[in-house]
Amino acid sequence: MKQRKGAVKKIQLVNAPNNPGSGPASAQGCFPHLGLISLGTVIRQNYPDIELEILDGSISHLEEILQKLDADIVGISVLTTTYENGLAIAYQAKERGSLVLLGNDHASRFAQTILKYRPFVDGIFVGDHTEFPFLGLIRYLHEGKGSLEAIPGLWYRDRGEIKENSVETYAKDQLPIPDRSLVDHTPYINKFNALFGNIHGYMATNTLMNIASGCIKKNSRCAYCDIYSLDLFTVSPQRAWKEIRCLYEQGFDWIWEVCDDFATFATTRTRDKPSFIEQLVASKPQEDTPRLFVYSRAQEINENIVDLYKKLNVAKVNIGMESGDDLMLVSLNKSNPHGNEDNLRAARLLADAGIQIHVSYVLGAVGETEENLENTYLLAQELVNIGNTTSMDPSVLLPLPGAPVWRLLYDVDYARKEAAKYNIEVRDITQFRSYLHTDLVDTSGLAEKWVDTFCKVDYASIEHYSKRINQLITQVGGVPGDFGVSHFGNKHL
Ligand code: B12
Repeated sequence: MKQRKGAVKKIQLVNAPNNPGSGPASAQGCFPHLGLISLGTVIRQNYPDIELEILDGSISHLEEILQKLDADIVGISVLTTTYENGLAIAYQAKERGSLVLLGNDHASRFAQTILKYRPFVDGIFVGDHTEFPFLGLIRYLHEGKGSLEAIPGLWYRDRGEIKENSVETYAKDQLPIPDRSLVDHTPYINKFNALFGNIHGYMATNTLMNIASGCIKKNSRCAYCDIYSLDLFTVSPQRAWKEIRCLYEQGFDWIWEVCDDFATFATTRTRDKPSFIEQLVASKPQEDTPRLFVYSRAQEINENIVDLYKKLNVAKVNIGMESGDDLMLVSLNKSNPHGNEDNLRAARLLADAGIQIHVSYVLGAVGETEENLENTYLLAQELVNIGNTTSMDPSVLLPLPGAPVWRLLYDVDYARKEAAKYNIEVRDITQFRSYLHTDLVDTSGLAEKWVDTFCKVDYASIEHYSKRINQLITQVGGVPGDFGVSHFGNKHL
């Protein structure tokens, strides 16, 4: 990466659009990319003279983004279900002479392979603490300060060798409040209210934040969970309210806190100090505060947490219920002490408190049968009867690197042992070999082979139940969704 002293005039941060054929999540296009906003805020504060542009593929088509590429540095956010398009953007940006950098979960998981096989990618920022390292690279390129090897989490090629700088985490309190004005929120707010206004029963001015992250199940992940880091962290309650108040003063009255399991921070106490959420409630300002949308695991929802959520003005909870079948909940390692009863109890407790829910499902766990799928459909039906569900994201299980199920694709003894628990006989797993050493995963092809090998139903049945579950929520004016698996089809590659 050659220095460009004083020559970095423009930086573009790009969120890659979903791969062709990849179905949208229910909230697709309703929220900007907070990670890129956070990166942009740090750049803008330190280099106000460098032009900065954020392009978001969740609201703009690939063609549009490709035409707009003209910066000295192009940073691209890639997920496994957006990577194919991410590569097309990287290729085009390099053709235009830009320095090309990647980040986010897929780049972090496949960094080695990407740098080996994709010469048009110059570097990758690994992990979830990239704002200050990214700034360090601009300092190096634009001012000739520091060195590449001193930039934490940066992986790059140096004379044909791949350099892997170790990640350094930092307290997110050190970061400036992400500047939401870096992105025009109008298209997101319009789509949000168009999709959710009726089922919510109110119009909102929405955005997202990240005052905590991680999950209490970090050492015993759910079978399909590949989220890059589940380490627990929070900003201070004071910092949290400072950001929430700042957003409210900017007119935002509905905020999605994207922490993977907010309820973890209701019960996690260090020494005998109140939990983070108890401290948040205790330090809540007198004046009105925006509605909040938070993630929680079903089995954590109890009277105490519902009471805390009411006090924090939580209007909706995002619950990964995943299955309505007790055996499949075990197969997915959801750790529900009372199986599907925990799902129903959570929905009823929140409904009684006037709190709505979004529910996601994972269909295709090891051992999945027609009867198991029917129990998940019956759960969805019961949730519609309870009446506080606004949207659903049923999706096929997509094994991803970093998720516990990935081991079943390359360790045949482990695969046979796990499958035998559900009376599934696994003769062979060589059909997965082509997925193990590539950075470009044919997600639909992989999902189909997974179901054929580890389930007692075929892929068509999974798709059939996904459709039936989405019909259920659509019939009551709710919003359907998907995880986004798709076949290859991008003509730009
Ligand atoms: C909020 C969110 C959304 C929102 C907002 C959009 C967005 N792209 O962020 C919406 C609802 C729109 C969304 C949509 C989708 N999502 Co989503 N989403 C999340 C969620 C819950 C939080 C992300 C977040 O805001 N984190 C907080 C911010 C501050 O961090 P960050 O975004 O991770 O960015 C940091 C680093 O990753 C890094 N970084 C990120 N990008 C870049 C780029 C560069 C150049 C650099 C240097 C660094 C960098 O720096 C940032 C700050 O340090 C994550 C779960 C999670 N824990 O990550 C799932 C997640 C990322 N989503 C996921 C998926 C699959 C999708 C969809 C494909 C679903 C679908 N079918 O449509 C779409 C993709 C849309 C798109 N094209 O982006 C998966 C990705 C799995 C994978 N391995 O690919 C996740 C992990 C959820 C899961 N359960 O698995 N999503």
